[in-house]
Amino acid sequence: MHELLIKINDAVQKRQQAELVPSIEAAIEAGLNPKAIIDDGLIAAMDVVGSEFSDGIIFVPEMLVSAMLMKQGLKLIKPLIAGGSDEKKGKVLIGTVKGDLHDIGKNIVVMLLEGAGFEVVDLGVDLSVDQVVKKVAELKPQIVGLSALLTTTMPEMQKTIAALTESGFRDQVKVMVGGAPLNQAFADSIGADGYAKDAAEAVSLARRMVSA
Ligand code: B1M
Repeated sequence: MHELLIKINDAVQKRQQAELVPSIEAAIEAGLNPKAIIDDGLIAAMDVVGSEFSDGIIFVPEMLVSAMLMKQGLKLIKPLIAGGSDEKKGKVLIGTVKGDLHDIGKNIVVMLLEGAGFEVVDLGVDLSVDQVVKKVAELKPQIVGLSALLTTTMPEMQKTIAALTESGFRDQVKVMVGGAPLNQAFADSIGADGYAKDAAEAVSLARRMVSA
């Protein structure tokens, strides 16, 4: 792996803000692929942070600092990805489900979708079923994207799909789900239209959904 990616990864893992920003700036300056900076630098570091949390080596405050650094890093990379074409490919309503505050992965999905030319309305985190239905009625998106990082909040996705059905909107939108604890079988079992394992797959899936 490129030396700068190792530095970025280390800075997130070890929570060294003073190292992170210059390393990302240097990586951008050196022309490294933004996707590699995100995947190998930032996301890979968060995986280690997650394992250290599971193993009781670090606790929530440390996890939070790493997350804040990751967000800071993503802000620097965003201008390289965002933009997209003037002609919008479709409207995506996206958010993290009720009870869940994890938004880093969802934010990366937003960044790549916008970069691919989708109009994205980000409803944030801790999103209630009623909020989703209200916003679908108001904004008429082609796609509703739901993210969950906790096994305990995954059932909210099924509740949201049920609410869309009850309110009569289900056949007007495609529902895309994602997040680390999910898989295709879960998505199928709750009646979602698609599952994406990462942000790049979310873009391909969204393209297929609007052209279907
Ligand atoms: Co939390 N947390 N956390 N956490 N956290 C996990 C998820 C956990 C696996 C850690 C662990 O135990 N190893 C664990 C969940 C266990 C479980 O459910 N079985 C956990 C826990 C337990 C908790 C708390 C309960 C801890 C506590 O308070 N005791 C608490 C819950 C708070 C709440 O939500 N109500 C909590 C809190 C936090 C922080 C606030 C400290 C922070 C979040 C900060 C933030 O997001 N603003 C945090 C973090 C950072 C993590 C880990 C370390 C990293 C998550 C992350 O950002 N990954 C995480 C461990 C891990 O995942 N390795 C962990 C990087 C991100 C880019 O990946 O989100 O998977 P990910 O997104 C990917 C794909 O999944 C996909 O694309 C993304 C980009 O490729 N994707 C989609 C995501 N959403 C998508 C939507 C799509 C399509 C694709 O379509 C719509």
